[in-house]
Amino acid sequence: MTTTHPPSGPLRIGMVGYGFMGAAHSHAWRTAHRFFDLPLTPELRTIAGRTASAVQDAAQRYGFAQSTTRWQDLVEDPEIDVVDICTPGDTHVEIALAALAAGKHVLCEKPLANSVEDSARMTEAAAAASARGARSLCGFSYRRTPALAYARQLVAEGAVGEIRQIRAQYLQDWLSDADAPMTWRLDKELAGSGALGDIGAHIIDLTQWLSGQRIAQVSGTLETVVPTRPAAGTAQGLGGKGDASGERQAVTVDDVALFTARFESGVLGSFEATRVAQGRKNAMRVEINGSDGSIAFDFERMNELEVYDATAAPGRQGFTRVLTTEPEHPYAANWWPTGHGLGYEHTFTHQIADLVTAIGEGTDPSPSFEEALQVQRVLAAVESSASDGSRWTTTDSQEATR
Ligand code: SOE
Repeated sequence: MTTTHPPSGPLRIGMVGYGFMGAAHSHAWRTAHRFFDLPLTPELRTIAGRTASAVQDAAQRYGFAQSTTRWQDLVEDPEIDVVDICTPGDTHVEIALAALAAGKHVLCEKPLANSVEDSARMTEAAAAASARGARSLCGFSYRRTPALAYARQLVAEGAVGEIRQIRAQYLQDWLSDADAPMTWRLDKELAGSGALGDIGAHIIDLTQWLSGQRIAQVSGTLETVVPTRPAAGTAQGLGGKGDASGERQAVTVDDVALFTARFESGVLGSFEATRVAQGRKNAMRVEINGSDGSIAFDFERMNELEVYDATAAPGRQGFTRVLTTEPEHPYAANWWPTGHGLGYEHTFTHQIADLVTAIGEGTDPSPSFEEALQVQRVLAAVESSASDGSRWTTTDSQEATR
């Protein structure tokens, strides 16, 4: 099926899922064309979810014209142009394959799927669909933070010189409380992995994108710090409340992922992803050290990029705090006067603006499913490495106790 659009016509959106990502994506679909000149105007048509009353509420709250309990309705509806997948990772492959085969454009949340095999199937289908005019994008939204998009420009133009070392952390603490209840993010069958895939995927994608280099080798450790949690209550998602039964269920994913990586150039990277870093709310940090300087970023200060220029005059060297709200910084000119700052939700609006522009221009947006497949390969390699306990060397003659 060939996918075409009348110029400047509507782009009719179908969404599957209505949780945190459904809310963030819906906000972006509603706002992108009001702040960016886009070739097509998104229209929120149908949202799909398993629970009729909940998805009807979501349709009203997010601004969709109608709701359904069958995601297949979006695929079968000729009045839907885009299928936006905002569900847990175990459902991505089935929905994406069906939508691509039906000629829909597909935006799929990260990680792309729960396995390399499923990600590869999605990538193959996306390539075939592209030849028929259907575009696909994986939702690594942090790339569209102005400070990080600017950091990539700096690295690409040689501002840090030859890259010597890369380090990245993604620190959250919403699971620090041992009685925080079960949620789909803690179930391997649904989420694929824990901190590793949920937030580690972001820093894997970002460091490869910023450096222009793929990760070739890893050595990692995964740890489930809190092995059981109260059964989920009514409020699912981040920080919901447990039910009154007192029953505890097994957590089947990691709370902490630590790994070292060797990029294809041989550069070493160190990575940490955790959801029990008490006090760290959404501290997604990346630092790149080069022969001529460094860049450093922390999402908890998302409008700032720290830049160190080792070529500056001796005595004048030091990290400079660049406030990335100037018109010269990516996306910033479309918003507020300098210094007024942007938020987490703006990265999703930028993502939608770039996707709609690509659809209108007939080009393939990035990150592609193939780029997301590479992230999946790194996730799988870390899991494989962590499953081999032989890496640990004891510091004395005693056998390791864990
Ligand atoms: C939870 O850890 C989460 O919602 C991730 O799933 C998102 O990808 C990230 O943007 C914010 O934190």
